[in-house]
Amino acid sequence: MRYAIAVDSSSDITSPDQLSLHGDDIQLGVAPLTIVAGGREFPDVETTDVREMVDFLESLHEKSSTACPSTGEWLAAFHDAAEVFGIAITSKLSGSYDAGIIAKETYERENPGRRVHIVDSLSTGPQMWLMAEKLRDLMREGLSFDRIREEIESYREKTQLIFSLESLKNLANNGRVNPAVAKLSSILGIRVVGRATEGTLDPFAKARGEKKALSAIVKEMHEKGFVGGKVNISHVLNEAAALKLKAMIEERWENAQVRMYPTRVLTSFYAERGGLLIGYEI
Ligand code: X90
Repeated sequence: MRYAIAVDSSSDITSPDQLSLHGDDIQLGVAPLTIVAGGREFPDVETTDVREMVDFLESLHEKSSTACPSTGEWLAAFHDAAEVFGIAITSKLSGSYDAGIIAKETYERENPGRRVHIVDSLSTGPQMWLMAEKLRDLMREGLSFDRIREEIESYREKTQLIFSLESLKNLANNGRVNPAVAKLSSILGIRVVGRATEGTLDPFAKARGEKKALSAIVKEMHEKGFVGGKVNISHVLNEAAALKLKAMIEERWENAQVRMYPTRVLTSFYAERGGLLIGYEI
């Protein structure tokens, strides 16, 4: 087989159906991250019940942590493809990218002639999903390895991520955000709205209530130059807010193509109940 798309599970991609990979000569591989909490492990795979996990996490009074995929898990995600493209969660917050790079070196050494490129998404969740779809489209065109590498690196610059979080507790407990920023979200009803900038969290608004948070998201999209195009909204058990946001975006930009879906394990852990992640094209 010629191509494989390998993603880590922070992309919320768990199955080839999500990328509509039917009858394509493209394999999908997912390298799972894992949550370790209260003596249990929650691997980020399709069979893990996210709602049960979120309930369990909220009942715990101790810190829980996460682990990135191993090099072996990345290698498994490459399948046996001649040309592999991987997308990893931002290397500023996780070891996933580094594990992917070691897997690339191993794979290329053990399989002379095969090539792997791992993209540091500098982001996560729905922005990674957009990038995976872009890879699919480039592969369907049958482009060369070098062309796809160039195109996907430039597409990363044309996509953005916004988050709206009701709690930053797990991010702060695991040292992924400045505790002062996490404190902003400790007041009930306050959402911290921000963007991914250079691979880290960049909060830009403290919104009181859902309506203000959704308005801040739409305003940010406009200011960043969104003029219509793809938007992916993922939500942590918060379909109602995702639906409202989808309607607001579709009302303002009639050529927006908005998709919404629930977050999986890793993003549910860090974005926490109520959280929204928005990936969009500019
Ligand atoms: O390696 C590991 O254990 C995983 C660590 C992941 C840490 C960050 C996850 C963030 C998930 C939260 C809001 C969006 C942040 C965007 C920053 C670039 C989602």
